Amino acid sequence: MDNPEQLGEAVLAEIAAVADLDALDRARVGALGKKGSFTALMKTLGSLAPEERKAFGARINGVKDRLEAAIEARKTALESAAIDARLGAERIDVTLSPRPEAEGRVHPISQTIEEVTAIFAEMGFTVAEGPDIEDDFHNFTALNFPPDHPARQMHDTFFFPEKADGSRMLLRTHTSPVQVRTMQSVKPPIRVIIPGRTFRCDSDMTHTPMFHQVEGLVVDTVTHFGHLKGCLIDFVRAFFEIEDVPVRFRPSFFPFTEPSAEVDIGCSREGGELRIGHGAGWLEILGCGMVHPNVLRNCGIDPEHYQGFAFGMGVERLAMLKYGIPDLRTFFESDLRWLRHYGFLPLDVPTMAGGLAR
Ligand code: 2NL
Repeated sequence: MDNPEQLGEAVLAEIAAVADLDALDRARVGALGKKGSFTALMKTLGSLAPEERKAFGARINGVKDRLEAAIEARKTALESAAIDARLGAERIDVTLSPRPEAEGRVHPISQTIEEVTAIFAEMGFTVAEGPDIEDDFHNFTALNFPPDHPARQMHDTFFFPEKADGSRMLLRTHTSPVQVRTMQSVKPPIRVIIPGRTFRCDSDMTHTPMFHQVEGLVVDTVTHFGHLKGCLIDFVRAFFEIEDVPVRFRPSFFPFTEPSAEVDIGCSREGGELRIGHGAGWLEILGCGMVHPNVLRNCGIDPEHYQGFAFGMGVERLAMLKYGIPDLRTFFESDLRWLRHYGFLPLDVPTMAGGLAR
């Protein structure tokens, strides 16, 4: 057949009739491919007289353009039909509950950190993180620890081997170096909390060499002890989910705060059982204070213009008290039966609106 229009009509009919993308591709190759009918027709041009060649070539190209457009249109139609068919066949019931056979559990440490974070996030705090391996300045010196402070000694802190210049890195003994780094890099107002791992050379019934802290820091021009009290009273009431739990601020000492305080909440100890929120007893929950002017100065913040408060709490202790976990060391044994008992379902994400933990 040497009539391009007639040949084109036949291919157009074939394109219209194909049932799927594979058949469409076969039709395309049959007409426009290396050994296709139109490619063969093009090859006949060489045998034509020059004046005929131009007109015939133009006719072939005109038909080819129509074929290419028809193939593209059919392809689009087939693809969207395929998507429609899939959408019709596949259904997901988004109202189904999570798969009951889900085995994983969220560790109580992670859960507790998420709860504490959710409460402070609601108050406008952001979360900061920093390295586990620190230098002496960020872990001790900036925080107003005197050179002879016992915490700086070998038997309290994990030190790395000495470097050529005589300095040695260490595993951070608290999360405070992250607050130091925040003050060095962010201009006040500052409102951050820092959850993370901390390390001390200590291992017995009530101490593990690795444990977790959440610390918080607020720095602004007028921040005062009243803000500290309001913030932390709101926090302990939200965390323990007891609206009227008694809270007491007891004077204390830390090198990095002045004045310093420890926060106790009311509890009872009847028949050896601890109950939070009612009774004559007190239970220590966290430490806090106004950031020492030396600390602000060491971090590049002018204590004549700015002041702030900070606090720190032990995550294991909070988790043990809230969830009645009796033995600290079980936290790090990776015992699956323990985790099944004390762990949390992965989809129970703590939020203030949802009731932190159910
Ligand atoms: C506790 C007590 C505390 C801080 C941590 C802090 C950090 C900077 C400046 C001032 Cl950078 N203070 N942190 C302050 C008071 C208490 O922790 O009992 N932690 C478990």
